[in-house]
Amino acid sequence: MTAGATRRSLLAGVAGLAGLPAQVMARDSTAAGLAALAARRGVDYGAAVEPENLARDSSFADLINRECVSVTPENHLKWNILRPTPDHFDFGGADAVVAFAKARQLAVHGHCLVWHEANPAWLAAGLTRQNAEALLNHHIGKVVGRYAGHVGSWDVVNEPVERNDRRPDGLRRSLWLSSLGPDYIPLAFEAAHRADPAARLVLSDYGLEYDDEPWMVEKRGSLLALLADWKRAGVPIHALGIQGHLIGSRPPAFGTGLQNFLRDVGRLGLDIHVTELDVNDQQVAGGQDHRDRIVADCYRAFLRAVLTSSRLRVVTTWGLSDRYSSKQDMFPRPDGAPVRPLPFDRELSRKAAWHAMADAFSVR
Ligand code: 9MR
Repeated sequence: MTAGATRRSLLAGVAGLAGLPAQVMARDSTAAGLAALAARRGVDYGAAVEPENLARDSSFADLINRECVSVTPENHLKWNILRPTPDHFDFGGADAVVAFAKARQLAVHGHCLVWHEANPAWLAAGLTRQNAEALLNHHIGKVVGRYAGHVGSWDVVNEPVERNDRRPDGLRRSLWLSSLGPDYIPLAFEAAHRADPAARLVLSDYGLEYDDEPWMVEKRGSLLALLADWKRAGVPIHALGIQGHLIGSRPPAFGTGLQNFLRDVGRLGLDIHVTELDVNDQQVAGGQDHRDRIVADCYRAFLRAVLTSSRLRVVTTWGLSDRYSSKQDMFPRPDGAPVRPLPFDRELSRKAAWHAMADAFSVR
């Protein structure tokens, strides 16, 4: 976290406790925003944002400012947007998010430096065993270097584990793996660390959340073994990111399996970040209030489970309001009703999900 974020976190914590007049606390114990509530548990709360929405929607921008201590550019640091051609970097969108954050003393989390998706066509076409290491180093050096002191943490490698790819180590067969082998991961972390030694470096993945899903339980095992190897080898990796794309239509099975996994990750000396929390309500049946309650219960159960880890440092939701959620295009509801995966509705009012998050942050 940057110094700015720390200051904001402290302020948020104070506002959430002693800073509020007693009559306000009595009238509405949830007058504080999510960041203030999360700060009581030592957690920085933030949301993924798109710069276009911050620029054209001042009510939404104000909501981000009130509820969050950090923002994550949802798409503008991905290779396909940042690097339309091999020689041209387009930093416009990412710069806008960083400027927004700086003006409000918010931290910025960078997403993401290495991913098998969202890459420009020229990368897959031109990547070879000969040029891959130099390309990776150049990209990470340039991007992390540009934002050193402004982007306090990075998803360095995103989604590197895929059991279906049937490698004994569990690593995903991707363009980077085929050109550099498993070393692409340590190389990426080392490059990021060189470019900004103060940045917190995260490896983020999905499919780690549910205790009743065998492939997820297996994936935890693969990842734990990989993380242990990298830590032993001195790779500068500081946190595991659990994305937290939850599914409203399945039971919230976030029990001892998840808690023990987080404990084991913590014992490796790694922090835990929840990097992309939301609840997919595509298959949740019933009226809107009922669906909102199911979504809320899912948030509550997941946050309670991850909060058992003393190493949980960050919770980021993948958006803040249903007004802007990639779930709408990716997982539209079959009945045509708009999706409602986030803590605020399209009118920017708190939903049951917001109150469930507040609850989870308050209970010890
Ligand atoms: O929300 C993002 C969407 O707008 C993009 O089109 C998509 C491809 O770049 O990526 C989405 O975010 C993904 C994130 O980067 C990685 N984890 C899965 C997210 C989608 O749920």
